[in-house]
Amino acid sequence: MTAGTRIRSVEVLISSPSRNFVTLRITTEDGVTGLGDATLNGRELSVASYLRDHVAPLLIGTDAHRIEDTWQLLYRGAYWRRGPVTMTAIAAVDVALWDIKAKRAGMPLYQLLGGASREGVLVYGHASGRDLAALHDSVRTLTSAGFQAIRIQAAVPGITTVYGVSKVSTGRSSYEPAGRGALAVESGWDTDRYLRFVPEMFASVREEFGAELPLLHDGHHRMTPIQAARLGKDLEPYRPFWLEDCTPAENQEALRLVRQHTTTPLAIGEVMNTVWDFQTLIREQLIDYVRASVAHTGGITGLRRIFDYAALYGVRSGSHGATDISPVGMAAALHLDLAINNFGIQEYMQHDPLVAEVFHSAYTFEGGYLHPGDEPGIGVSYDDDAAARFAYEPAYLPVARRVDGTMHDW
Ligand code: CS2
Ligand code: MG
Repeated sequence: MTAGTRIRSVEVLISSPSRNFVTLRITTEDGVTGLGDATLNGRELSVASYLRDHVAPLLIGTDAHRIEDTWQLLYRGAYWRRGPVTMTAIAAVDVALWDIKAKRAGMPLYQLLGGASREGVLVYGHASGRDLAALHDSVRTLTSAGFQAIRIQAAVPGITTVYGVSKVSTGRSSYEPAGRGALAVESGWDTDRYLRFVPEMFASVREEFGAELPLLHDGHHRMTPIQAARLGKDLEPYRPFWLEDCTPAENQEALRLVRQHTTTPLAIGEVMNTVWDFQTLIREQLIDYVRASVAHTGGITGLRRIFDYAALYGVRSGSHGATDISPVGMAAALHLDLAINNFGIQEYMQHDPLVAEVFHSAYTFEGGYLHPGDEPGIGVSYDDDAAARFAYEPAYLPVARRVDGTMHDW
């Protein structure tokens, strides 16, 4: 073992600058630190306990250089496999160890992953509006800020609260789905109204902004396969960049039906955790983009395995980058995005400015592209003093009920 690379401490840090984040900090005997994102929206404390109570004791004294072996120890060694809590905990350890390794090498992480395959990482921003005029304003704000690809979501007439729609349209993505409080907020849902409205929304944005602007849309797991097939077909004239999470995709075979009916590109995966969750989707080429995040799929090691498998089938990356991915998770994703060949696009939902008080990150945005920066490691540091000002508060994602009260997928 290289002198000084034994793990001396493993700390679980919880802070809530505008929203909750769980961060893992690993320090070696010679004082090199690495950070990993362990945030699982609405279930934060279960990952914190998993790490603190069950993982940290296993890591103390082991060699921080042995990333693959540590990953296998945590995956195989738990006996209980997969699932978001386990894979988020493994991700946090994995990213922290990659951060340490890259710092010791004196290189930004992407250099250790094979070096840059492109100059920057194309991102998409979030536009939304209470009505179509407000949506257009939101798109305009993002294009003037330099965004070159935009996700569009708007309130559906007749439904009170809709996924992805900010109460105010600010351009900076102010939509934060997790609501503080001990109880999840309930929202209403009506798929028929939604299916009628979304093509109108695309038509109006295409009419206003032309044919070229890449437009994305998130269905947030709310459709049945035949409904998703219908929507995919209806959107074809507007050439969406992708339709995201059209069905709850833990039933991977369901995507066969959607695929048979539409050429609208499909993106899936933010709630998935391992390559096994994508096996049928990728092997049968039922999707075009893998939407997983570094933070929920076992880190750089786990997500790279998924992306490499996807590359064999012409499926590209489209990493999740919502506000519940901390700057640590975001930075890790950017290093991977820059390095892999089958990169597609990266979500960039900008954090509240308070987040930058706790996480100091080296990544930069210019002309629609993010770059992870060239600091050794992943390029993020954690400010303990600032973090102490923002105590954890329980916060939950909303739940959705149909008009007759039936629980629906949110
Ligand atoms: C979303 C997220 O960004 C997205 O595509 O689907 O906003 C998602 O709802 C949250 O990350 C859940 O934690
Ligand atoms: Mg989504």
